[in-house]
Amino acid sequence: MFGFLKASFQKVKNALSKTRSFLGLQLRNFFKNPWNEESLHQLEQILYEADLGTACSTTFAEKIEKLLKREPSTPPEKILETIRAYSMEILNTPSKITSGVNKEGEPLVILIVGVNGSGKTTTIAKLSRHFSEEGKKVLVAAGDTFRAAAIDQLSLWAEKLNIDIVKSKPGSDPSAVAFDALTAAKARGCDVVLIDTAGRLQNKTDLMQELAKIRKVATKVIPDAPHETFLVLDATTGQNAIDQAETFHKFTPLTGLILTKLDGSAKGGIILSIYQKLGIPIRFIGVGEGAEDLLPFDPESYVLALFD
Ligand SMILES: Nc1nc2c(ncn2[C@@H]2O[C@H](COP(=O)(O)OP(=O)(O)OP(=O)(O)O)[C@@H](O)[C@H]2O)c(=O)[nH]1
Ligand SMILES: [Mg+2]
Repeated sequence: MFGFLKASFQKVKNALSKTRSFLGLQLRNFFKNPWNEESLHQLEQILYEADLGTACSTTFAEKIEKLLKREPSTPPEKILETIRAYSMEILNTPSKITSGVNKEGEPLVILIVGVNGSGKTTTIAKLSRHFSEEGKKVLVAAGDTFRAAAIDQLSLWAEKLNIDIVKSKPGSDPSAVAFDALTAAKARGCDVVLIDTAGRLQNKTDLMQELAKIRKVATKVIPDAPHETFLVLDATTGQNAIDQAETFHKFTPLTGLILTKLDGSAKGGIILSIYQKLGIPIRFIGVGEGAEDLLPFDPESYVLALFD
């Protein structure tokens, strides 16, 4: 158990290494010289560059300013502690959003949505592995019927991970695939159904409405499905991720977010900024392309990995 925790903390640390060294270097520079209005402003800029967003960066800078005005010779470690504590305060603020719960004997249905290329299909593979490891019987639905390649991609993962898949011909109605998948999952006694969907830009209203149809059809098989709707966000898109989340949430109420590609060039601060702005819980983070590169989001490891 503790071995697992240690291994996953190491993965978060590795994924956030770029942002951590950027912040570390800049903060050390800030600590080296006596502080003034100008250097505080620079500090705010540094936080902004780490993708903490305007509101978060300003609040952090204000808190540090207050602390320094009260105790001008505050040691760097204490300032860092303030940054960590405030980050935890943001991430530990309870969310107003609650997930649905599946009834006894019915599968938990998770709808996966997001813009093109954000990592939906790969995340479905990772989630399948995650639930399979918990001993759950998983079924995936190839609801991205837009491209044949999308169906093939999910089929390959299903084969590799040895999980059930329900699919249809390219061009068929994604709601029909969802209907068939839920029916099959109920009949086969599955514990979890993961529904893949085609990538859609948040400004394409007709495509956004298609999600509402998938949801409606799902309720014909399982009245309270989907129990979870996860928006997959590419962490490297920066502040645009907030706009995506806001628009998706309007069309299809989200119960959680999954931030992918944190291992890439992403600035890890985006997580703080998103949660402070939207209050939608971050459920998992993607830290690589493999099926094992998904971690349940843990605020404490994240904050420790970011501000070391
Ligand atoms: N480095 C890294 N790459 C990732 C991660 N998640 C997904 N990818 C890669 O991102 C690319 C797109 O992933 P997909 O899962 O196909 O994305 P999608 O959202 O299903 O894309 P569409 O179906 O085309 O909208 C692939 O090359 C994945 O391997 C991650 O956490 N880290
Ligand atoms: Mg896909």
